[in-house]
Amino acid sequence: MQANGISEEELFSFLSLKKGEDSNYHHVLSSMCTVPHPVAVRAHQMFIEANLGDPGLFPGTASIEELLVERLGALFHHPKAGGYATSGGTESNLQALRIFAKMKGSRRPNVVVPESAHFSFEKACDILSLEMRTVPSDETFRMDVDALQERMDKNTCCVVAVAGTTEYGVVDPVKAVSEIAHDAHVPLHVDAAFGGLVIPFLDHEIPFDFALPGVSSVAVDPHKMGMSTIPCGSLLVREPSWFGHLNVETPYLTVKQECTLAGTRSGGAVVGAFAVLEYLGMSGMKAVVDGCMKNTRRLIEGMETYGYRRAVTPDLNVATFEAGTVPPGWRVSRTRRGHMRTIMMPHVTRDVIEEFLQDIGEMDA
Ligand code: 0PR
Repeated sequence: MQANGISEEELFSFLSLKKGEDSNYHHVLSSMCTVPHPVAVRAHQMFIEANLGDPGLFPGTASIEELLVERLGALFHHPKAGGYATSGGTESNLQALRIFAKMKGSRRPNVVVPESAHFSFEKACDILSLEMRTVPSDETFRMDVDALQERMDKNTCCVVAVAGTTEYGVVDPVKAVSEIAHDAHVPLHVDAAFGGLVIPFLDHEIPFDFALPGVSSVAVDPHKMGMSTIPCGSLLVREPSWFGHLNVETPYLTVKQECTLAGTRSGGAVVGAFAVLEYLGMSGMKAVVDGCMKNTRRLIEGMETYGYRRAVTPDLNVATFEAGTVPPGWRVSRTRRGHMRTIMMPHVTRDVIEEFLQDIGEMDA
C-alpha cells in the first residue's frame, strides 16, 4: 500500500484504463454470464452493504432471499422446496453432495455423474473425499442411461444429471435417471445451473425438476441466464430439513446456526436476482429465452450454409460446430472434443450473430 492515498481522479483514471482492458461482452460468444439486467444493477446498488452471513441485521434482505427461493421452487414445481442463495453452481453442487454424503453415512461413499458434468463435481468430490464415477455419454452427448445402473452400488450417496450441459447445451434424460435413482432410493441432484432458467420458458416441455419424484435437489444460477449481478447461484432441496445436516453453531451471530458454505454473503446480488425475476415475470423471461433460442437456430443455420456442421442439435442456447479458426476479435471456446462452442446469452443479439456470420464468411472467402 502507498504511504499516502492518491486522488480520486487519479485512482479512477487508473481503474478506467484497466476496465478498458476487459472485454465488454460485445464479441463474447464463450460466456455463460452476461451483462446484468438494469434492474439487477439498481437493486444490487440499493442493497450493496447487506450481508446475508448475519441475516438478523438485514431481515429485509433475508426475506428477499426467501422469496427468491420460493419463486424458483414454484418454477420447479415445488413451492415448498428448501434453499438458499449460493455463490454459484460450484457451491451449489458441492453443498448438495455434502448433504447426501452425510445422509448416507457410508465409509466409502461414491457419486455417479455423467461424463459431461461440470468440473465443479471434481472439486466437490476432492474436497468431500467422495469417489467420483462417471457415466459415458451417448452420441448426442447426453448421459447413456443404460450405463448408469452398473456404476451404482450400496455406497452410492448421490446420482447427478445435468439439465443444460456446459459444453453442448443438452439435457440429460432426467426422467429416466430419476426413475432409476428413485427405485434404488438414491438421491438425484440435477445440475441446472445454466438450464434452470431456460427450460421452464421453452415452447416444449423437458422434464428435469421436482415434478419428477426422484429429483432430490436442483442447482440453478441466476448469475447465468437469470441476468443477475455476480455472484448469485442457488441450491434447492426437496426437504428443507436436509439443510440441518450442514448446520454449524454460530454463537456470536444474530442466528444461532448456519448451513451455508460461505460466511459473509452478498445481499446485493441476491436482491438483484430476485428483482429480475419479479420485473420480467414469466412472460418477460420467456421473451428473453425465445430470443436466445431463435439466435441459436439462426447461428446454426448460418454456419451450416458455410459448411460448418453442428456437433449436435442442442436443447438450449449453446451451439457447437466442427469448425477451426475464428475471425479475429471474436471469443468462442472449445469443448474437450475440440468443437467450437458458442453460447447465445442475452448480450448476443441477432445483430451480433449476423456480424459474426459475416466475419466468418469473409474469412472463408
Ligand atoms: N454447472 C454447470 C452446468 C455450469 O455450466 C457451471 C459453470 C457450473 C455448474 C459452475 O458454476 P459457477 O461457475 O457459477 O460456479 N459454467 C460456465 C463454464 O464453466 C461458467 C462460466 C461462465 C465460464 C462465464 C466462463 C465464463 O466466461 O463454462
